Parts: sequence; C-alpha cells; structure tokens
Amino acid sequence: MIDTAAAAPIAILIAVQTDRHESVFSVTDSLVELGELARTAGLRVGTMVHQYRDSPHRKTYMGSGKIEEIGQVVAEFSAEVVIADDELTPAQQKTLEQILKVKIMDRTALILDIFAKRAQTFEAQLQVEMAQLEYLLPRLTRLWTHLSRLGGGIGTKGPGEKQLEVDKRQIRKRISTIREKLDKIKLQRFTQRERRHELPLTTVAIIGYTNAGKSTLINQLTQANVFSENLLFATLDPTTRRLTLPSNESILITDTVGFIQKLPHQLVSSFRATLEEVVDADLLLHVIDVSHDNWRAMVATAEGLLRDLKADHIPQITVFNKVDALEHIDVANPEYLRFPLRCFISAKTGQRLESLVDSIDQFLASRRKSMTFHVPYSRMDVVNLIHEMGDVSHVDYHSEVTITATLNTIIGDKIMGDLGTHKKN
Ligand SMILES: Nc1nc2c(ncn2[C@@H]2O[C@H](COP(=O)(O)OP(=O)(O)O)[C@@H](O)[C@H]2O)c(=O)[nH]1
Ligand SMILES: [Mg+2]
Repeated sequence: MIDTAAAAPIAILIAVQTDRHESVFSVTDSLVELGELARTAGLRVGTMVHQYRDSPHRKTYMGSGKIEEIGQVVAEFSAEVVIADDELTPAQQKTLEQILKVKIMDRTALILDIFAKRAQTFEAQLQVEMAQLEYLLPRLTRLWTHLSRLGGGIGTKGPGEKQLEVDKRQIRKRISTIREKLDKIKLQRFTQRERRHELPLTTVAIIGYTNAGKSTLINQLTQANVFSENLLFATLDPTTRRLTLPSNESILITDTVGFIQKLPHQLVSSFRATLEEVVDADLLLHVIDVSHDNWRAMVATAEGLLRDLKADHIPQITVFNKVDALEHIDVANPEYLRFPLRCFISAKTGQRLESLVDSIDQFLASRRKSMTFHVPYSRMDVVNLIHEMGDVSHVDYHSEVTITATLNTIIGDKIMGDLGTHKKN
C-alpha cells in the first residue's frame, strides 16, 4: 500500500515555555495541538523541541544552543518548515530563516492558512483575507526595510522603500474595501434576521473547542449535512437548522466555528460579526470532548473566549460528548457538578442524545410564563402565532385584541418587541 501521507512535507515544531506561562495548556499539550494543526494543514510532524526560558529570545525566539539542535533535527528529518507555537515577531522569523535556511512559520500563520483553505462562503473568505492582510502588514515592513538598506544609498529613499510604501498603501486599501463589503453583508444578515423574527423562535448556538463534535451533533439532531472531520477547524461558516423538540416547540440551532487556545487576534477581530451572531443566541450548547485528556484546559479556554465575547451570561447546557470513546464515565463525579445543566452523550452513535433534547425542552419549559399581549387588528398574524406557540387562557376583543397566554418568555419577549409593546404580568 502506498502511504500518501509520506509525500507530505515534514515540519519541526518548536516552543518556548516561560515562567510567566499564562496559558492553561502545558507546553507539551500545546505542541501536540500544534501538531494537529500542522496535520490539518497537510504537513507531517518530524519532531518537537521545547525550551524553558525567562522570556523568548528577542531575535531568535530560542537560545543559540537550542537553535543549533533544531538545525540538526531539520537536517535529520529533511524538514521543509519549522513552526513556532507562538506568534513570532517579523525580526525573529527573518533571523531564524537566515540561520536555519528553511521556511519559518508560526501558530498564527498556520491557523490563518487552515482558515483560508476551509472558508466556503464569500463572507468567511473575506474575513480570512482581512486577517491575513493584517498579519502580513507589519511583516512586509521589515522585509522591505532590509532590502532597501541593500539597494538604496544612505539617507536616500531606495527603490525597496518606495515599493514598500506602494505595497502597504495597496494592502490598506484592500483592507478597507473588505471592511466595507463585510459591513454590507452584516446589514443584509441583520435584515434577514429581522425577517426571521416574523417567526420568533428560540435560537440555540452550539459552541465549544475545535474538534469537540459540534458539527457531528448538529448533523445528528437535524440531519444537516455539515462537514465534520477529525481535523481542526473543519467548519468555519455557521449553519442554522430548524429543530422540532418532543414538546413540539421549534428552535433554530446553529453550528459554529470552534475555539482554540492562542486564537490569533487578527481572526477574532475579523470574525467578530459572525461571532456576534452566535452570541446573540438565547441558549448555548457547550460541547466538550470528555474523552480528551486535556478537556479541562479546553473548557477553560472556551469559557475565556465567551467572556471576551461578552457571552458568558447566556444560559448554557454543558454537553459532555464522546462518552462512547471512554471505557467508563462516573457522571456523579464532583468535577462535573459545577456545570448546572449537563448531559453526557455520544453525538457520533446517538447514545443518550435524548437526554440533551430533554434538557433543551426543560430549559424552555422553565422559561414559560403567563404574558398578556395587546395586538392591533392589523396584526392577526401575531394572534395566530400566540395561539400556535402558547396555551391561551384569555382573549378579549375591544379596540384591540387582548390575549393572555402561557408561553416561552424568550418567544413572548420577541413578540412584544415586534409589537413595540412591553406589558407583561
Ligand atoms: N468517538 C466519538 N467521536 C466523535 C463524536 N462526536 C464527534 N466525533 C468525532 O470527532 C471529530 C470531530 O468532529 P466534528 O463534529 O467535526 O467536531 P467540531 O470541530 O466540533 O465540529 C470527528 O472525527 C468526529 O467523527 C462522538 O460522540 N464519539
Ligand atoms: Mg465543525
């Protein structure tokens, strides 16, 4: 049998661990993850090298002894690329390239690369391009400054420097064009959502660490056809499906791009519009790969990102996934108890999926309350909707329709918003 992976270029992974190590991941766990990212990008991992230092070396990231060692493994594995687990400064990248004479990448560039390959929709493509240009901009400077020093005389503007200004101007222009296009798309989506509000459904977003099983879950729940693969960031574009629960209530459920530690800030800012859409949800399903040794650090990472996105106040159901991959799970273990609403499922086999569906229904039921609406005769569609969504206890026809019903307040509030009235009891 021919091993097709054998043709893939080999990468050497390097990382510095400092005393100020703030990541929830250990340096080795982080390197293993970097290896998964490399594999996702179509590379093979030769070996991994890490070093403890007070801080990364300003010019070379690691110390000279380690760099020598890396040079040896590069030769030994015939590696074509060295990837650092932190974002390198343009100077570090340049210097390492000169010393090691191979392509030098960092975690950020690798993730941007994967995103660029995965982006399906026009919006995602624009968002990734913007992040890439923002990553490129400061790096372009150093490269060209270096060249201009070779080409131009002292005190004069060399050809390199002029070219640099032209290039930078073009990149900035492209970034602002992309930003305009993204604003337009955001506006379109907003109007679409307004239209969707004609049928005000509870919105549920599936969030969690990359590879936790989010896409597998939405596929199981709704027979959606979302790409799911044992790759990091297999899906970038949010997919929304309607799901009818056993209680007969319908929800809109959205699969989202996954989280990862050290997520490049360029991506967070360029994907903000998409992420905002997600954090507008009424309920979050936080999917966790409980079969992964490092799931606790992954949860901490996801929780941190939710705080950054100001989405940590949204009610959450914690979905411990991949229980099929564990020999045994003690669901009464105290470490699970800090997650108030939780269930243990296998999205892949469908095992105990009904416990999740029941949890969603219970959440919705806990939100049921009696509400009174004052509906003008011109909005009989709303009266019909209230009949459809709730248990109507009282209707009065006077100058307007006064209707009292017990229903999910999430929907009730959306109807109130639509009517522009705010009377509840
Ligand atoms: N054993 C097992 N594997 C799962 C389960 N759910 C998802 N997976 C696998 O985990 C990998 C990532 O799944 P995916 O849905 O793409 O994760 P996402 O990145 O969170 O969307 C795929 O190889 C899935 O087949 C599960 O319940 N059990
Ligand atoms: Mg996915």
